[in-house]
Amino acid sequence: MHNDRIPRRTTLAALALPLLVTACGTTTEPEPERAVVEAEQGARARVGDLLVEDAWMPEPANPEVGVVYLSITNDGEYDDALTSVSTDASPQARMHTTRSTESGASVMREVGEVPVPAGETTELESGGFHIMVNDIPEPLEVGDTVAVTLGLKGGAEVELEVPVREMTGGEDDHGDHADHH
Ligand SMILES: [Cu+2]
Repeated sequence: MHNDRIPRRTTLAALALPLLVTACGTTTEPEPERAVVEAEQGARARVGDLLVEDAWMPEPANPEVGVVYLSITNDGEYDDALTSVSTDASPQARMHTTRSTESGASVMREVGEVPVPAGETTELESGGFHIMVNDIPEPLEVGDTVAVTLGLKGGAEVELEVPVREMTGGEDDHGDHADHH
């Protein structure tokens, strides 16, 4: 699904205007709605009933392995789900979930979708769902941005310019992530 995208720069340029369109559509829209918003606090975008906020990537401790966190609020009447992720930072982007084993270890597993139930906010955060970016060819630094595209089951497509920021909040539970691959 990720190999036939039009070039990123073209996509972003073409998306400047649709931002102004009032989002009053429903999940039955035949064409994916798109939006791009940059914000200091992390990328934010509204597409239809979906609001994506606080999208950011901690500066990778292991330069080849990054993770993207964000939240998705579904203000609509219908359940939705995040079903695809891609980024210009690497061809290897996946959705992961994190589980703690009885011995206290964190184990990650790829998932096919992340539920975004109607009326709720789904957090992709440390210790839970997250977007895993492996095999990053060019090291990323604080101040960089990476383009991230989210595909939703309901047809929405959300493009974000995600800032790379300093790791915060203590332990990085992805420090040993490369071991899983
Ligand atoms: Cu992971």
